Amino acid sequence: MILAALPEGQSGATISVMLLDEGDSSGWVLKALRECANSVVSELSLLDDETLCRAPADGDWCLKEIAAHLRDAEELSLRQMTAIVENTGGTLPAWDIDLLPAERNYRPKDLGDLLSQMIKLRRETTYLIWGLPGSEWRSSGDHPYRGRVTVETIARELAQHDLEHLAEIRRLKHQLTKHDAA
Ligand code: NI
Repeated sequence: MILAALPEGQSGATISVMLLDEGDSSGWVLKALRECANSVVSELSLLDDETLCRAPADGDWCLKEIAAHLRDAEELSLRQMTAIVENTGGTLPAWDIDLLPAERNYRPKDLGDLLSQMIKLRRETTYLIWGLPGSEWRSSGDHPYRGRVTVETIARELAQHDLEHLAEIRRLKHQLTKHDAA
């Protein structure tokens, strides 16, 4: 998960990371997916429910909604990757996960349940990717809005999505803690 945050080029270490990335694409994604999920759990697990449910402004997601969103993203990506690998035909499953926090009431949910569902799905995702031969890693399916997408693209975007929300979680935690101290 740190790798994607490294600045481009410059140091020898970064260059070897880039080469590793080229040669072992699914290995890099697997490592990122495992590390991000663990980081999300450790960032959130010690917070009280009041902090978890406090949104910075009306219409913003609170930390618990972000956790639920990561679970929702995992579910969708896993379904899409499974559909490609199992070659079920037709278009890939797709729905707008960004609408779900407003449609479903996530705030009364138990954070532990949300995180354990996310981790269980993430484990399924990593097993799926880990067992794939290189040819299937690059196999593709028909996304209803985006056209052909590969397992690799979906998995990379999932890791990137994790990183973005992990940064958001850290920002929001910092903001809420400052608020407490004031
Ligand atoms: Ni998102």
